Amino acid sequence: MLPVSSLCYFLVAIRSTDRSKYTQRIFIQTMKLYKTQQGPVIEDRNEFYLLPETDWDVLLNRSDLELVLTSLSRRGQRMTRFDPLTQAQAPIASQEVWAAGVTYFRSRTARMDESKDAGGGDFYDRVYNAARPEIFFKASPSRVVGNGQKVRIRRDSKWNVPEPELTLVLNSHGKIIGYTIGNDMSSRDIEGENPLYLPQAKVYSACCGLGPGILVSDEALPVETEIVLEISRQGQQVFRGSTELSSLKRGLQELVDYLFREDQFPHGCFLLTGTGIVPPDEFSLEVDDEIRITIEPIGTLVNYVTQG
Ligand code: DO4
Ligand code: MG
Repeated sequence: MLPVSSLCYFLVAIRSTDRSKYTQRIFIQTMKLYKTQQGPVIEDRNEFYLLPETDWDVLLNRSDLELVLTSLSRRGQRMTRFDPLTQAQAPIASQEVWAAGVTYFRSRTARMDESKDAGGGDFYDRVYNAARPEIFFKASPSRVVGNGQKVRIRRDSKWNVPEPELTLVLNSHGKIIGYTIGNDMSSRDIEGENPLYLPQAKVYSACCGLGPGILVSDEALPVETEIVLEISRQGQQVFRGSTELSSLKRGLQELVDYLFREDQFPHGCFLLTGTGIVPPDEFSLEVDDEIRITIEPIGTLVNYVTQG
């Protein structure tokens, strides 16, 4: 499969007739969408346009979003400068954020290790191999921070890590309309003490980073797509790890199908797809650490750590 990042245009229609066969090419550019204080901004061939459409919830749920954005960008106001680090907000309005867990072998093993004293390890192996995936509620919009903003570690936890996750952007029909980057902040000691503490280990103020924007595409990302996590402390890198989508055990559509099985999302929702990168057990985040998560076709999500 051709990598999304290297494609400027997609061939989306090939037509034929009885009498004469012909090929019609409609090229659609790979686009990124950012939420800003001024309104939605589209990145189109390295140019940025401020769109006339202002309601984020309505925009994400427009059918044929790619085509809608192409026509809107023609009417948009071209921006001379746009910096996703300082100008992009979290790409969320009324959407809920959900997350899948134990979708990579590395996560299964880390969870088993951290919960072995609590006798919970077996659950993680079972869910890794079960037909039904682990899916949990991660955040309401008010708990989400965007690019360049601060994620929190809990004051009642001593072992905290970021979880860098490919994140699906789903419209109200459960269609994948794009991709963003998610940071599923997690307290490993709280979850490890008892699996029933999962909501406290995962859901609290500023527990989730999303951004910088949305890569608008319903094309599958190549399995070679890399996810890279870098953590720096006082200017020095203290951790670097990477994984690729080929290590994700579940299909993306499989996760979406389970999420939408008996639930409705009138504004659409975000679905983090699990982590395949776990820092060594002796590592825990500290205040002011910088967390960088890069997924090449989407961009880099940067968050700083705070507490209290
Ligand atoms: O069961 C714990 C959640 C695991 C998780 O968040 C992940 O694997 O990404
Ligand atoms: Mg996770």
